[in-house]
Parts: sequence; structure tokens; C-alpha cells
Amino acid sequence: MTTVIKNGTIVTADLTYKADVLIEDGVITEIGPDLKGDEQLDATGCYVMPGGIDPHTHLEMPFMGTYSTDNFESGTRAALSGGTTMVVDFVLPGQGQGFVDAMKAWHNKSTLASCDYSFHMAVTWWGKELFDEMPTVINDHGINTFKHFMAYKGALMVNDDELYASFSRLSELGGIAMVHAENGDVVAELQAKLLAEGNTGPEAHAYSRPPQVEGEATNRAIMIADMAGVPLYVVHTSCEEAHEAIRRAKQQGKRVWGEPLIQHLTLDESEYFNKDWDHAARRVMSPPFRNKQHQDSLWAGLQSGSLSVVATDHCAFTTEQKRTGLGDFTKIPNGTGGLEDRMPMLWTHGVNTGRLTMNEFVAVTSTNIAKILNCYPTKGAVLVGADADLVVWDPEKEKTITAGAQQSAIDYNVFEGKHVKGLPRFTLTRGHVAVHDGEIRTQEGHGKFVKRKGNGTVNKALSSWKELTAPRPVQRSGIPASGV
Ligand code: DUC
Ligand code: ZN
Ligand code: ZN
Ligand code: ZN
Repeated sequence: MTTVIKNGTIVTADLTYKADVLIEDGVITEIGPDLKGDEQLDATGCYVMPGGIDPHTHLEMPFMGTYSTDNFESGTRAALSGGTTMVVDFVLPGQGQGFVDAMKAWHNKSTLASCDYSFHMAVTWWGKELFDEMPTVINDHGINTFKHFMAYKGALMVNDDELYASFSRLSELGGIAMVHAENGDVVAELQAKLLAEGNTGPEAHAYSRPPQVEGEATNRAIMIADMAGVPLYVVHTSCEEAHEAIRRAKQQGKRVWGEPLIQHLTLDESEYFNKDWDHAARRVMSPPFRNKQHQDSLWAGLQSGSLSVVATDHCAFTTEQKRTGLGDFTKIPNGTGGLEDRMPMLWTHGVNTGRLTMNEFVAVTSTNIAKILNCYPTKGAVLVGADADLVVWDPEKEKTITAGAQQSAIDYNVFEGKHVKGLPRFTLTRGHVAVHDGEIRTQEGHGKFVKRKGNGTVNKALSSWKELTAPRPVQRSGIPASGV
């Protein structure tokens, strides 16, 4: 069976042009004028773009005494409904647990995914077993990205010695290091101080994680990555201090990427203040929402290219789950949703306002991350031979976001009441039409795991530290060695 998308305008990260797209067995087989197929999708007035890739989700994540409520079933349905055709989730080994063992649990969780997915590995502790397992994770299991939490002290956090050891190993193996960059020691101190002073409400969450803790950790991670010689991907960059560090690193020729979230781009810290407890707690995530100056910095980063990818960190907890933190903000499960709304919100606040071109929109929602993760052009492209993960985007279609109509399994939406203009008419996952004129036709289990190899060529971080740590000339009997 062949499917043809007719009369649309193709928009990729670098081109905009009119053509039809022919699909066979889940792959794009022809792009050109007047194509015919068994099934025809009318894209008149629409843009045909690579489906979105959300490289940062936590589906059914064991965290803070509970599990995030959206799993691979509801999470991938939400993704497709909003034009996202691939998600990348984080495998979280327990303390002392091996990478491969933990990965099996994530493969078991993801069997009902309705769109394609991949995994990052989290380094939640460090030891010889993990050092030895890293090559097989990268070379045999298709995971080349390893995330390190610099916060969540006493749980997921790793210290600088562990960061340096893991980063160095990744450098040898051609992997990419990722960090959740917040200074976990300072956060723990600020939390204790705020609680001792009687600040127990959700607004204290924001006070306990000021931009400085993120800026410091981002700088530190960049320096450690440079010393180890590994490329670095900084997740959920939310403030100017962190953005500044990334900008400077890029200017110095370091391979460092920053990932703002749609939440930080469009929601600000006023969501925590003078609001009822549930409203504020539902928006507790780390890093917290910031003020407008930080938002402006993030938008500027997307425009100038110093920030590369827009993600969600989708980690959805119900109101009931959030209420376990009544009386103690440090017990409110951290996380917000966004999978279904990322593309429409970014289009509305980015393209419709003139802050981003359509091509930049495709770059930051799909193509850039496909290249970084080494799955381009199978993903993130409209090219013959690429997977038919596509969204037929109707720029005139509008809606008001409301929890009642969402695919996510939680009982609220942090974007409740926001009006969006620009929505999928069709979403295709490897040729399967999962959204048809707004109607959801997802198939549980259609999604496949995307293996991603290590890429030696992205592993040559420019670093003076390489020379500094290389063997030095030996000095003998007080006579300087030649060249010293
Ligand atoms: N931040 C969140 O808000 N939730 C999940 C993990 C994280 O880093
Ligand atoms: Zn994080
Ligand atoms: Zn996260
Ligand atoms: Zn199908």
C-alpha cells in the first residue's frame, strides 16, 4: 500500500518548496509533482514537515516515591496528537544496578509505544561494572548518550569525580555526555534553610533553585567535559547564566549544546506566586520557571543558534501525586507535562510572532536533535529513504488547550487556557496515519526502538586540556628537558 501527501508545501530545516510526498512501507520513496498513491492525504494550505522529536521525556519514571503517570502508551499518544513522532526517554539504573539490566526494564515498559522511541542512559552511580559495560551499551544496544544528574543529592546525583570518570570513558568510546546542571549541594542547603524558616509551600521550590545554582553547574560541567574531551549536551537550559556559559563555550569552539524547554519559553515564575497550592505545585519542576528576562535570553538563543533544541522534560504527575508535598515543598514530585503541546506552543509563540522562521522551527523541534543523536536522516528529514515520520501542519487550525481534551493521563495541563494557532492535520509515524484530520488513530505497539551508534567524528572536543594531561618531558638531574 502506498500513501501520497498531496498539494502541500514541504518545510525542512533548510528548504521550503511545493511537492507531493510518496510513502511505501513506512519510508519516503519519492518527492515531486503530481504523485499518485493508493491512499491520498490532502495537504492543501499545509506545511509538510519532519515529525517532531522530543529528546527529553520521563515516561513511567520511578521518582520521588512514585511513578510519573504518563507511560509509553499515553505519552506517545500525546506526542503524536501534537505532531511529535519520536521520543527519547531516560533509562535510570538503581544504585549498584548495571546499565544493561536497567535497560531491560525500559524495553519492557515501552512495548505499547505508538511512535518510535529511543533511550538515553543515566549514570546514577559510578564503578568498574559501569566502566566495563559502557562499550556494549554504545556499540550493541544503540545508546550513545549518557545523562548525569548534578542535583537530587542522596538520590540520582553524581559528584565531580564521578562526572570526570564517566565523561573520560565516554570520550574514549565516542559517546556524548548529558547533564542536568544544578548544584545539588547548594540546593540541599537552601531547601533545609527555607524549611527551617517555615517556608513550606511550592513557591519555596523556586527560591531553593535560583539561576545561580544552574549557572554554576553548567559552567562546571562544561569545564569538566572539556578536560575529559567529550561533547556535552545540557538538558533543560532555563536561565541566562546557563545560556551564557553555553554561548561562551561555543564561541571557544567547544562542542556544547543547550536545550530549552517549551515550558520555560512560555511560562514564568508568576505561576508560583499568589496562586492556590495546587496551581503552584502542579508547576513544580526542576529547574523552576524563571522571570521574563530569562525567557528573553532563551528565545534569543534559539534565534542566534546558541541554543539548539526545544524539548519538554515531560514528567507528568497527577494533582493527587503532587499533594504528597503538602506541608513540605521538597516532597512535591518534580515534573510537568508538555509532549502534546510543544509543537503548537512553539509555533504559536515562535513562528506566529516572527521570532523563529518555519525552517528554524523544524531545526529546533526535529532536525538538530536528529543530527546530535546520530539518527539523521532516518529521522528529522523529508528525503527519499528517510522514515515517513511526518506532520502535515495546518497553520490556520486553532484551539484552546484544556486538560479535558488532552491525551495525557493527568487531570490538568500547565498550559490550560492558552490559545494556539498551528496544529497537525495529519501525523504519520513510519507511514501510519496516527492523526487523521484531528482524529486520533494511534496503534499501540506500532513504535519501534531506534538504535543510535556512537559517532567518533563528534567526539573531538577542542581542548587545551588534552595537551596539559598528555605525558610531559621528564626532567633529569636538574637539567631542564629539551623544549622546557
Ligand atoms: N526535573 C523534573 O522536573 N522532573 C524530572 C527530572 C528533572 O530533572
Ligand atoms: Zn533534569
Ligand atoms: Zn528530565
Ligand atoms: Zn500502520
